[in-house]
Amino acid sequence: ETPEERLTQRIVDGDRQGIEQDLDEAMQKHPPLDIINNFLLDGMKVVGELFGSGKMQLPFVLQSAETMKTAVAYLEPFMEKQEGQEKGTIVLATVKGDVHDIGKNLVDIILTNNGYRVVNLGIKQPVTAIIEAAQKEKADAVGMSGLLVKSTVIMRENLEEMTRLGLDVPVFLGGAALTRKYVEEDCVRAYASGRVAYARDAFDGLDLMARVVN
Ligand code: B1M
Repeated sequence: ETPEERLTQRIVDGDRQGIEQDLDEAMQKHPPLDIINNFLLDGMKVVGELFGSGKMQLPFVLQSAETMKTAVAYLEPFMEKQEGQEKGTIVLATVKGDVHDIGKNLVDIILTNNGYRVVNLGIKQPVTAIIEAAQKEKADAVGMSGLLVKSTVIMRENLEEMTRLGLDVPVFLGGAALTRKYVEEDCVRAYASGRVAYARDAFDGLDLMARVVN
């Protein structure tokens, strides 16, 4: 077994004891972000499939998520960082009713490492909190994340509320239950400024942010 295979298996098994050693070994061959995107997220994909088909119970999914978080936290200091002035501010949140935050936190890490200021509000954020933060922080963009199907509806409702309050800050939407079509049709229609974009992954989020501030 290679360290790469062991890392994938550790996510599936929720086995974080001694994971640092495997991460160190893997880092001799791959940059930290590649380790996350390839081997760790591969494991999470398996977890999602097992859970979705009823072959894995929730407490074990939680162990996998914790293992993922431990690994990402260990790798984070080894990532390349862009120094210098902050290029712009984004307010990030997982929407109301949704606790999934691994994807959102990856977006945070990647944007932060690329010189943006990220105000990460956390999980289960009502739209009022998101709007307040966007105004207070003078955000250049707002990023909403959510993995549940019902979160896709909440995102659209949030945009309607933002329209009612006259906001026109660009909004990025991400999360596994979204589709590009839903974002570009239903969500764009819900937001008067029309400035809504779909982010398939964290790098998409980075591209969108770069387009907004430059
Ligand atoms: Co939950 N869960 N979960 N879960 N969970 C899913 C989402 C699910 C698809 C699993 C399944 O059934 N196959 C399913 C949703 C089904 C649906 O809505 N139709 C589900 C369910 C049902 C639930 C509960 C309801 C289970 C229950 O209680 N019975 C419950 C919900 C609680 C709640 O939110 N109120 C629940 C709970 C949990 C845990 C707490 C155990 C744990 C989360 C821990 C945590 O996040 N702290 C968990 C996990 C781990 C998952 C799966 C297995 C993995 C999610 C993950 O972290 N993926 C997930 C299965 C799946 O997604 N297929 C599942 C890795 C992560 C990096 O990917 O977040 O998609 P992701 O982020 C990607 C992109 O989407 C994008 O970039 C990231 C990197 O590429 N992205 C953005 C995301 N946000 C972005 C924002 C951006 C830009 C890009 O800019 C703003």
